[in-house]
Amino acid sequence: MTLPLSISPAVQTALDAGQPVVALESTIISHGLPRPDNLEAARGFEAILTGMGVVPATIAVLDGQLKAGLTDQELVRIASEDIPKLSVRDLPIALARKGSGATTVAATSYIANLAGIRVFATGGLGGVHRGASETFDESADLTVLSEVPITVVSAGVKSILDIPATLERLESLSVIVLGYGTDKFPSFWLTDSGEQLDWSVADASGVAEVMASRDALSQNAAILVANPLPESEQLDPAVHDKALTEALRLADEQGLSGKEVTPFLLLTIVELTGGKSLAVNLKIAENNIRVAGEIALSWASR
Ligand code: PSU
Ligand code: MN
Repeated sequence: MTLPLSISPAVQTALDAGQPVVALESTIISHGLPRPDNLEAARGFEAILTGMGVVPATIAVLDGQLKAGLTDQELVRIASEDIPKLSVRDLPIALARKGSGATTVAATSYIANLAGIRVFATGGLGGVHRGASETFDESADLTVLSEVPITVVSAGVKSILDIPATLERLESLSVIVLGYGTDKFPSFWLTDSGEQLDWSVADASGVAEVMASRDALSQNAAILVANPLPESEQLDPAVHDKALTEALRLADEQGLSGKEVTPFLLLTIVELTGGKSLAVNLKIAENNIRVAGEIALSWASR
């Protein structure tokens, strides 16, 4: 079987010419944001990149094809069809069944790398869940990033996770973590998780330099660029703490496990904050996309 990788003409042309391309994930659209805001968001994410002169490559699986770069009609499908959430281990099954699905950070990174895309923007990475020492719930995002040489821009990881444990695992897995203009790891809705980072870079060219030296060393692990929202735009910490406690309690009460946990917590927190977390969520994704765009521009100009 040949690999059913379908790269859109715009993305392929840019890659061939060494022009900047940024991959975007689809699980944030299908499972991470409520309808109908998700479609508007998906279009807005692409428009930010286009406005910067960067080609967006939203990634998904459609009818048995790995897609890098979607048409508007395909974005509509991701936003409105009830499709499964696909991590890397689900890809062979989706292809064998000629099925469709949205890709997590893990699966998006994997497909982007197959397509030759070097930079990827998401909202928040998956990680080690609270209570993981009992449940073993750790996102495959972490292990996959240890094997895929991509640069992913994320506002750290969400406070629904065990942040210190996630940072420990990133260290064990040799994933490079760079604070973007900060030496504090962000916790998605909040600017600062309180966790100290070893390394930071001031700007996009600082990231591109680390990408080049990582390549020269033939390392296979990803670079995680931790990009916080400015403090003036973060979610009110009191609102955040209250919603988080309640969402974790509800997930526990409902006995959720596996791939349902993350989407449940995200959507419950949107409800509990009366949509405040959603507005911040969108700002975070947009902020990460802009930084990824700058990194891709800097990389393409080397
Ligand atoms: N974090 C977010 N928004 C998301 C996700 C994570 O802030 O939508 C999604 C991403 O697609 C991520 C996935 O890869 O959840 C992780 O899921 P799990 O914890 O089941 O591995
Ligand atoms: Mn999980």
